[in-house]
Amino acid sequence: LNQKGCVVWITGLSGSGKSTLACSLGRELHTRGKLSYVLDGDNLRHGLNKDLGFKPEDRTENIRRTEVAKLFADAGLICVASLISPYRRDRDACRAMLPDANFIEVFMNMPLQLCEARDPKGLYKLARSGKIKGFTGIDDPYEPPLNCEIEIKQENGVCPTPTAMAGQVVSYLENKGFL
Ligand code: GGZ
Repeated sequence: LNQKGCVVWITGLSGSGKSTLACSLGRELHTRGKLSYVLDGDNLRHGLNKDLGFKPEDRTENIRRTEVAKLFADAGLICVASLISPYRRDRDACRAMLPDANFIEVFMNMPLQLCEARDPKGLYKLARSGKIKGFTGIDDPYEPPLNCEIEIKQENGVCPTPTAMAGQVVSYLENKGFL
């Protein structure tokens, strides 16, 4: 396998576009003949992590188990991990498991207002009405990265398309010799 492994770690609020980017990026990497694997928080919570809820210690354990991403990277894959991962120290603990150049933190820097307006699963509505407690951005904190490698944000009030977001990550991977 002639491929350098790495972890592309996508963090951001619910509804910020993490899974959309992960999916688009996974497809692009596949098209380029690169071995990759997408670990999506919401999917992992249906299987490997189905014993975990959203208490702070459960979220921390959820992120800790995503050490699996490091194992994929060790095997030479480009592993795309998309989880809210709201706590900075948990993300930094994942970063610390890899050589620094091999952990690429992507921050979905979308305003809460936008994520809440999208509300694809109606969860913000439930959180606002108190039917879900401890929802990230509403009554549980989100700590934005201080030193991310890639920031995805709106330009002139317009969100980048999934293809454009994936393109931003692909360019970075090309520049750093992962592609
Ligand atoms: C945040 C929650 C919560 C609470 C359910 N807080 O956007 P979604 O709906 O489809 O994906 C979110 C998913 C979050 O799982 P993660 O594993 O990424 O979270 S973390 O990294 O914080 O462990 C969201 C849904 O679960 N969801 N309740 N209280 N998101």
